[in-house]
Amino acid sequence: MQTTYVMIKPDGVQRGLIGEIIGRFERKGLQLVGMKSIIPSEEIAREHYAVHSERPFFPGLIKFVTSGPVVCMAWRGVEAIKVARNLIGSTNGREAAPGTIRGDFGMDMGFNMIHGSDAPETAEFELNLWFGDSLMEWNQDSINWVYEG
Ligand code: IDP
Ligand code: MG
Repeated sequence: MQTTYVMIKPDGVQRGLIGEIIGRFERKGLQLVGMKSIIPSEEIAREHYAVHSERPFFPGLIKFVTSGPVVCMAWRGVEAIKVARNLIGSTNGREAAPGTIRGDFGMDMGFNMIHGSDAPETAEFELNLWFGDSLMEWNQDSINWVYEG
């Protein structure tokens, strides 16, 4: 099992897409092990996007992601990182495949509604950054009907 960090960004919240987006992860068969909504501080936003700190779009990205509430989530499942990235779609909404979140609802590169960890190391870093050790350990009975065995 893997756990991945997923975050609905301020544009997704502003556009009223929280339920629509969460529902896709839930229906897929992933297990929710962390969720909260906060307005991110500049400090946490800068840490989260540190890998992009030299890029020209970085200042705008930080301003955007700290502009209002985000929904922070931790989703668990077999190959959860890849599964979540597939549900999310490619970065630019105009090019993302229909059926993906960005492909269905997005028209922009910066305003693409959602973040998902891209590798095990980034997932670990991001889960620790946003949730610390507060993830929930619980048994979801329906898992027996999600994986054959
Ligand atoms: P990802 O979210 O698909 O993993 P990354 O390349 O890791 O995409 O970029 C992180 C975020 O930075 C993107 O989701 C997007 O919001 C923003 N971003 C990336 N490239 C650009 C750009 O060229 N212009 C504006 N924003 C960008
Ligand atoms: Mg990325």
